[in-house]
Amino acid sequence: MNDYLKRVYEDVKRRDANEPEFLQAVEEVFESLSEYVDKHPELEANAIMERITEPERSIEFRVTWVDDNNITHVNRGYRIQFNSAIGPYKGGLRLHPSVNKSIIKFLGFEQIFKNSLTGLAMGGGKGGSDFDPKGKSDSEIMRFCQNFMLELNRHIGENVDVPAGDIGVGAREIGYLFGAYKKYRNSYDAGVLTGKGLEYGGSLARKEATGFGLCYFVNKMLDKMAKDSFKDKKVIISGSGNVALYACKKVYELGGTVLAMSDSNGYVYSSKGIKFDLIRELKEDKRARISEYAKLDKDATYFEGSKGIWNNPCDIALPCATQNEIDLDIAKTLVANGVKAVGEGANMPCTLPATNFFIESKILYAPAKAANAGGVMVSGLEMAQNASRLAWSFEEVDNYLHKQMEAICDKVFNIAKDYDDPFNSVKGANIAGFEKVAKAMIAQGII
Ligand code: NDP
Ligand code: 2IT
Repeated sequence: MNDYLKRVYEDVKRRDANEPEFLQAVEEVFESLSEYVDKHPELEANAIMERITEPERSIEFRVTWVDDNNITHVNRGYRIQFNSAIGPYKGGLRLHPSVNKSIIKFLGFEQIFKNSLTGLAMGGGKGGSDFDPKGKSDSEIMRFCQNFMLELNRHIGENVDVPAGDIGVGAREIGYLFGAYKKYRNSYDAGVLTGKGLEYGGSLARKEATGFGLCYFVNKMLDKMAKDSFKDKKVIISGSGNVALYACKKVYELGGTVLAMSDSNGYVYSSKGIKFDLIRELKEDKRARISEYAKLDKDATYFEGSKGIWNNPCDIALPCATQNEIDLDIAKTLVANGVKAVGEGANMPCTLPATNFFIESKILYAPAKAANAGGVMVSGLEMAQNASRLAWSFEEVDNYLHKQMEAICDKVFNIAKDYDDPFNSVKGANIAGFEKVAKAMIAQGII
């Protein structure tokens, strides 16, 4: 890090000392911007690094809801509106007991650069709550979402801030949130949320977009850097939620085999390959635990504990569950076992030492803010469809996604090459994402 970046980073560290995930995300971005910042003195003159690490607005609120037994519960809600230089705040909502301000801030910070990489006009934001959706009835989920939106509705809008899904938030939750927003505001603002159902303004291929986009990126990376592809590759995917499931589907379409998938309790392994239709039905329709899969597929075995999944050799690793699931030890195991490529479907699934180890080992590495940008990219297309009151076909959306994910991959690795660091996709992604936002901030003045 150069002196300016170091000074700002020390300041952020002092001010946000109790936000380890946020600091981790900032450190990664700052480390890769050093040479770029050296060449651009206007960044320091405009205090860009100081400004980009401080959210424009940070909202914390009480969410009160009543469970099916008439017991009242209190959760904490968040919406961090991080940066609006290139468009309205945009980013998902996460419902998970681990949610705190540090996690929402790291996600919001990453979202600034990811959204910039999509090429669409979206700023960065993120929100959520420490509410635990596991084991809750439909009506409990609905009442929570309504009470969450009771506060959130006054802070969002089609041209202000557009939330979507993330961990624990899928089409069901977006439906309840949209219904509540409409009621409170008495306005059908279709584009105020994305990931909606197809009957009321959702986009075809949004559900598939993050997982499909991840595979389009990784396939392009394999082709560009190693004249290779998913064909005949053994793939391991962590998680079995929205991102993991549709990554699994696309891996098969591209000729690979998915050997293992997980949830937070454990993982299933089958040398014949995890069956997509079976696992999709189990996880998406039945909301069952992954252990149930082994009861339905005689070739599969269930193992308790989710981290063990990475001890199994594979050609391609796609972490699609949560942050910091791959540490340096796991990274070393993966490399020792011959992994060729790592593609991040989850946000920040690798710790910084793990990331650096992959890059130093010349493993093809697809960093989250580029590789999982397909979800928010199609959210941007959903907003465009809502604004024009039109609905595009699955093929139109999927073709756009495919082409643009490949374009992002090209951009990221071309920049890495320009900086004489051809495997450093983290540098490529951070510089590419940052440049546009910084220029927009400078153009709009000190504000
Ligand atoms: P889902 O809620 O659909 O699925 C999450 C999956 O990850 C589940 O299998 C869950 O297991 C597992 N998981 C969650 N938290 C943990 C944890 N603390 N430890 C171990 N496993 C965990 O979420 P998504 O698929 O939407 O999101 C997955 C990742 O992808 C997240 O990092 C998210 O930020 C990122 N992402 C999502 C996008 C989207 O469009 N949805 C876009 C870009 C990134 P269990 O059921 O046991 O909790
Ligand atoms: O991390 C992410 O990019 C998401 N959860 C999707 C955000 C969005 O607005 O579609």
